Amino acid sequence: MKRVITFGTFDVFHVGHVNILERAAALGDHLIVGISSDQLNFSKKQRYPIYNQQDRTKIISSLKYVNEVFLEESLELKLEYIRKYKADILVMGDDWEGRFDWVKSECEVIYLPRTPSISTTEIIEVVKQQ
Ligand code: C2G
Repeated sequence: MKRVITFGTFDVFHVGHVNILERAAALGDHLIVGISSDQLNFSKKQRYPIYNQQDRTKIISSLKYVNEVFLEESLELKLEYIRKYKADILVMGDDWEGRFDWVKSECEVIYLPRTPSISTTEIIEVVKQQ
């Protein structure tokens, strides 16, 4: 029984998000998703997500690949979350390549290729230009 954990904001949910969750789920038997809080996003990107954390949590919880969700309050708490949720594998998109190698003492770390040509930022830009 392998437990997989992944993290993300998943704002303006799109197929790139589905693809990474589908592939993360396929690496184990139980997928846990840490959803970046609104406050964490503000501190990283100086803006709040379009969808608030309650709505993002509801969307991710409803997916068939996802078994468990929680709010990620800080990037530095990765190790604590991995321990708390007893994760065997951490999965992240390769935009985070190398960034979480420091948890390798606790679990396996796998970076998966991002889905090309789609991102929340691009969607926001396209909508703005309409
Ligand atoms: N993703 C992807 N392909 C895309 C867009 C996103 O595979 N075209 C992946 C990202 O690599 C990430 C996940 O989807 O693994 C969620 O992406 P974001 O919502 O952009 O997450 P981010 O704001 O980077 O938060 O602790 C880490 C952070 O919480 C990650």
